[in-house]
Amino acid sequence: MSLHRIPNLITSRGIALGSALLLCSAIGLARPPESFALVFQNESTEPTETIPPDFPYWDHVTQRRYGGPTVIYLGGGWALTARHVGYGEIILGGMPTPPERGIRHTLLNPDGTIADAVVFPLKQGYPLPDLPLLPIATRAPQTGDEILMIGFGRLRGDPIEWGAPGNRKTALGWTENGEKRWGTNRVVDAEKWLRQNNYRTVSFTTHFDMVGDENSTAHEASATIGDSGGAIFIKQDGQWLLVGLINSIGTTIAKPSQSTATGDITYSTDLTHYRSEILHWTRPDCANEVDDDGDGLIDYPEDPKCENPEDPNERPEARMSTEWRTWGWAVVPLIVGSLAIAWGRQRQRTLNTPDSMSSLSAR
Ligand SMILES: [Ca+2]
Ligand SMILES: [Ca+2]
Ligand SMILES: [Ca+2]
Repeated sequence: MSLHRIPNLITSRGIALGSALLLCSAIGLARPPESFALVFQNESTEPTETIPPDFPYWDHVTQRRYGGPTVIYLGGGWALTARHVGYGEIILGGMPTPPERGIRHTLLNPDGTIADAVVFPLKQGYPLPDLPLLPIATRAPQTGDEILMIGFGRLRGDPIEWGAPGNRKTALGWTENGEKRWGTNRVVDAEKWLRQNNYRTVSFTTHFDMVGDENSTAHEASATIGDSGGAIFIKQDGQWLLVGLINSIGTTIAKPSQSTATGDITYSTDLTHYRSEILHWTRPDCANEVDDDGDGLIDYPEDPKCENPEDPNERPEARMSTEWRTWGWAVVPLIVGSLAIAWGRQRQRTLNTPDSMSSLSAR
């Protein structure tokens, strides 16, 4: 797995985070992880359930093939991950599934700059899991909101100690390999710009707080290598919704590379800002939240021309067009075949007639 360059972060806390980044660079994190499972403070804060209770979208979170970083399956044959993770084969329903060659859409900001997020379709003809379209939040996460994180990154390894006697510091090392895990945290900064290389991404942050801290959550977690592209879910009005995409990590102290310390920051794309573009690329007409045929009725089930949410056409003429494309190829050979048979029979009769006539004449 290649490594990702240090993120150059600009947020409303620019000075504080800028300092954090300088520290990263100064301590040998000049090539921080391209992709970051989750680290927990200790065993007591690790969730005991494999799947979060009352959570319906666990199987939507998957990973690139060969133990790669995290990818979110949006349903309908489309995947979402961080742009620096990139498109490629993913594991779906336990099977490697290739992308549709050459098709991917990096998400854009209103000024045309690119965000660290990409959607891509999976190759047609490969079996897709029977998973629903993943709902994406419309309300941006706010400071204090509790979120659910899911990723395939590395786990908490042995503690690392450093520093002079009397000034010893500790961090949590990482395991060699990643694993799919879930954890929790709370939003600190919302709707801030994250600048990494040539990416500019509307993001939110979470901090890795000590057990007992008022900002600590029940399963307080921080991202690591392999969590890039990971999913952040939020419960709004009783519904679980996809709200974020894990992009990067930062720290506020000088510490060994490949470790997590209290106060470390996880940066995630605020997907509410890219929602309409995601829907535009990845959703069928009958689930794209647009009135495609202008009749004032939007999508299934409001527009009766939609047969289900997966229906690709809200417009009847488009459906006819699609049906023609689908069935036309089957009908054309039938027509051509029938004409060929008719012509053949006619030709046979024409060839037979003189013999018959000559036969008759001979009598
Ligand atoms: Ca926290
Ligand atoms: Ca529509
Ligand atoms: Ca309509």
